[in-house]
Order: sequence, then C-alpha cells, then structure tokens
Amino acid sequence: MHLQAPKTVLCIHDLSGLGRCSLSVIAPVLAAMGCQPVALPTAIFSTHTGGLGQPAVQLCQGYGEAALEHYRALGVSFDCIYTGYLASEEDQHLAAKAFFLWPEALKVVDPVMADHGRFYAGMEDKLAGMQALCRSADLILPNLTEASLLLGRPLPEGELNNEAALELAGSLSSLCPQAVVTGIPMGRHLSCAGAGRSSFVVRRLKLDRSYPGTGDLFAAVLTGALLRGNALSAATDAAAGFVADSIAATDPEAPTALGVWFEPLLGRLAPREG
Ligand code: PXL
Repeated sequence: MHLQAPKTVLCIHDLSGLGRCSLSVIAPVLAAMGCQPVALPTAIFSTHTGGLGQPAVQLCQGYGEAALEHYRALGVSFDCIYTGYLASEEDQHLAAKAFFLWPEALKVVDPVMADHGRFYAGMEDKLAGMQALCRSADLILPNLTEASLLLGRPLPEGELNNEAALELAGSLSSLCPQAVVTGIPMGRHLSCAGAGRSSFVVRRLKLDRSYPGTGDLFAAVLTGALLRGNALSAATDAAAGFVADSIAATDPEAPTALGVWFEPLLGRLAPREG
C-alpha cells in the first residue's frame, strides 16, 4: 500500500474558545480535509471580539518565536503556512519570520482586520503591517472591506458588477500574485472574485444572516482544497459552498454571535477513497 503523508499546515492565528472562529474552526476543518494542522496560537481569547462582551485575553508573547525555533530544530517542513488574526505587530513579524524560515511553503494570508466597512476592535493600527505581510504571501484572502483598506480605496458603495469585482481582485496583484476577495454584493448574490493565474467570480445566493468566523471557515476550506491539488477557482467554489451549507444548517433562532453549526458537516470535507 502506498501511504501519502498528510500535508502539514502551520496555522498562525489566535485561539478563541467560544464563538466558532480562528483556530477553533481552522484546526478541525483542516484535519477533516486530511491535513495535519500545526496550531500556533498568537493569543488566547475566551471568545471572539464580535458581540460576546469583553473577552478574557492571554497574549502568548515570546511563545511563537520559541515554537518556530523548536520546529526548525526538529527539521519540520511545512507544506503551507496560513496566517489569520494577528493582534499585534509582533504577531505580524512572527508570521513574516515563519515565511522566511520555510520559503518552500505555500504562504496564505487571511488579512483579518475588518468587515462591513469597519475595523475589528483593536485592529485600527495594523494596516501597514498587514500590507507588508501580504507582499510576502503567495495568496491573500481579504473580504471586501479588507481589500479596500489594503488598496487604500474607499469601500465601494452598493452592488458591484462582474467587471468591477474582477478589477478589484486584479488590483491586489500590486501586493500579492493571487487574491480572492470575499463578501462582494452582486444583486441576489454574495460573491467572491479571484485573480492570479486566472480570474473568476463565484456567486452564491445572499442569505439574510451573517455570522462571525465564516471568513475563517472559508479560508480553511479553501486552503485544504488547494492543498488537495484543486485550482484556486475550484477551491473557492468548495469553500463558498461549505460556508453556505453551514449557515443553512444553523438554527436561525440561535444567537448569531455563536457562529455557524459547521461541526455536523465536517464529514463532507473528508477525502474520498481512491
Ligand atoms: O474571525 C476573525 C476573528 C478571529 N479572532 C478574533 C476575532 C475575530 C473577529 O472578530 O475577534 C479574536
């Protein structure tokens, strides 16, 4: 029997306990997809910062550097380094250092900073550092607000057409060779626009509910799908589909701040035999 080693993904994010975001979502998704997630928490939060009160926070200062040193001494090689919520400049430097230490890894940056036209609490001064990190990535996954901030443009008002969405994603090539912009309003759809080796738009019917953590869910599925050898457009389609299915599987009466009920659907992500 020919056994293939699972792809190893260094995940540099915070660990939020309640609320289904960051490593609480990313690690199970990547594991379900047949990858080995190596979680490197930059900080521990009792909850995310989006509507569950003031979280208890434990910063992991110094831990990340020591962890990278240890992995390097062990001779670990990562197939992918995937970064997300980085709450301090030190965390941004840590991510850049990991990129430097493992230049062969696929470098995916989800520039988690803002949504719906506003910075997340405490992220107002992280833009320049995030732009610098995006410049050293292979792929970035901003939402519409983050893409606008990264480009120094105002948030587009109202709906975008295909051309405008593709132009926006294409403009990010000034920062990074490949980009997927999420959360683009297009009539009855909420779309993703991708640019890089090819350009594409992926549309999904707009739902009337929005949840924290769905960006992490999207980025984790997309990363897992890419590592399986899918094209970026196919990986984007898979990720958008899984997020839509997870929202549909969530009781609309449940508090949105607790995130989407993705756990019962994880089996759908498992690699198929053969
Ligand atoms: O899902 C992004 C995210 C990650 N981590 C923390 C957050 C958020 C978004 O609000 O607050 C702590």
